[in-house]
Amino acid sequence: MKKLSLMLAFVLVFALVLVACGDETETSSTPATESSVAATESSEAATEESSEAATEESSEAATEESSEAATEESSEASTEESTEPPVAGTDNLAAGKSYTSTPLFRAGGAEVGWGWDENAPVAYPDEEDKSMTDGVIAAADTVYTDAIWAGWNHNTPAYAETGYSAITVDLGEVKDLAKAVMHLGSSGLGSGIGAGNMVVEVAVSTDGETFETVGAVVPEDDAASCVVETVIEFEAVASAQYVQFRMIRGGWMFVSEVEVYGAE
Ligand SMILES: [Ca+2]
Repeated sequence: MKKLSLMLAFVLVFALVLVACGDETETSSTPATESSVAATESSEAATEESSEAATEESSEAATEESSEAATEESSEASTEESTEPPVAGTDNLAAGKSYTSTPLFRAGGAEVGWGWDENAPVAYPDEEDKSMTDGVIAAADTVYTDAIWAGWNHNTPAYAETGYSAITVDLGEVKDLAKAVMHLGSSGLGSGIGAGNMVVEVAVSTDGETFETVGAVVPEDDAASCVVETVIEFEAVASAQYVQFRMIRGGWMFVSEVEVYGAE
């Protein structure tokens, strides 16, 4: 009996030890898992942090780069702004070149009030459609009925559509350009002709379709003369094949020649 009691006691103690060991395993395994999760979390956090830091750094770097680029650009822009207009050569690149223009004024004549009439003859025609680049320039004592002039007027459907009359010269190939010149009739011609209240704009194009304005001037009309030479210096060298002279004025605009000069 005493032996049995001892055996039972031994079995009980052994069972208690087993339970205790099981608890210990559980309790020791839980923190290990937790610490593993924590380690994973801290690893994730570290990754996130370093990723954020990297993003911030790269973002800062990008900001710095774009800031530097912007500074360079504005520096270049201010350099350009302070630069004098490009120096023009002396050869007239438009000489003898072909050109197109918006319609010359067609008027019904005095009997119908000189209003636009698309079926009427051209009032002041462009002889053979080549007098704008033939090298013949009107003199100061010319008269408006001289064939040397071609006459445009704002009172046409084309002008109403675009806000200007235009002569577009085709130079035949793309060239670096610096300056354009327009020989206009001034108010000395009489009959409302002149360069007063006028703006001449020059736009250029490489394809004849898309034009960019490169210069504009207000001509100095001279009532004591019949002509005014209007020089349009480009703000920067313009690479183009087509040069368009836009005439903006309410009334008659007489022209005897247009010229284009390359950049030296
Ligand atoms: Ca001419």
